[in-house]
Amino acid sequence: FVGVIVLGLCLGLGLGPDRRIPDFTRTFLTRCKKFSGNNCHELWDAFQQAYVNKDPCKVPMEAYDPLIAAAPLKSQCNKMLFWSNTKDAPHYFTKKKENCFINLEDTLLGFVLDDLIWCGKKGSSDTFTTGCPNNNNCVNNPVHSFWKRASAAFAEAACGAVPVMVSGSITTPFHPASIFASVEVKRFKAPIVTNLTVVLVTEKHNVARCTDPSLKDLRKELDKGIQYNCKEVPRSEIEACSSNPNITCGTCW
Ligand code: N1C
Repeated sequence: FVGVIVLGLCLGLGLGPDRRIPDFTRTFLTRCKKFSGNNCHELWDAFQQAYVNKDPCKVPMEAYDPLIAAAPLKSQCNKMLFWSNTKDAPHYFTKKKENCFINLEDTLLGFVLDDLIWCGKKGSSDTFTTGCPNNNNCVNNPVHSFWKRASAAFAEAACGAVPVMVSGSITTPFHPASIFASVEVKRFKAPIVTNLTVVLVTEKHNVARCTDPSLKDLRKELDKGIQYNCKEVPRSEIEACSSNPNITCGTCW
């Protein structure tokens, strides 16, 4: 009981973790330093100006232009892995085969903001982490707009052969509302991007195949000159292949 009172007093007096730095800021800066160690305070300022003191339903993707400009991406031909609706399979794969492929979450901004929620409020200079709108309330929310803008930059940096992992467990593997369909595909340009390989990740209860009509739409939308192909690959095979040290990059599909 005495312990509880002492702990309560310490926290109350601010003797615990530094209470002057809000948790969200701390997470941003800690992750940023872990990744790159350089202009993190500058990035934090550029990040905040996108949404702070704004209606959280009126933050368009362009609000993050200064942030994206402050954290340029380097193009890595044949190494960038895209996905839609299958976050765990591609991330499992990129973690196991670190020198083969990168996801957006392996770049500075993707790494810093992965799984975080944030928003601002008109009349306040704070960042909030609860009560923020999601896509069901409004699409121009700070989190969704960030991923759209960062995904646009990531897709613009794509070059060479580009794989995308999509899910065979849903009826529309290439969904028009997805960031992959609405933002990324439109930014793949021939002849910089040469090939797009759809890796349709299948599971026991599979519903979609490479013949799915939505994938025909994807093929049609591709910039002329980009070669298209599609391969159905069971999730178990991707996992086994990811863990097999004898298999080198790109041969898992
Ligand atoms: O809408 P999606 O997938 O098609 O977006 C995925 C696509 C990938 O190729 C990534 O390059 O867009 C990029 N991307 C992310 O890297 C990312 N990390 C976390 C897009 N969104 C990302 N998120 C969050 O997941 C974000 O909140 C966004 O709205 C979802 C997208 O999930 P999805 O529909 O499975």
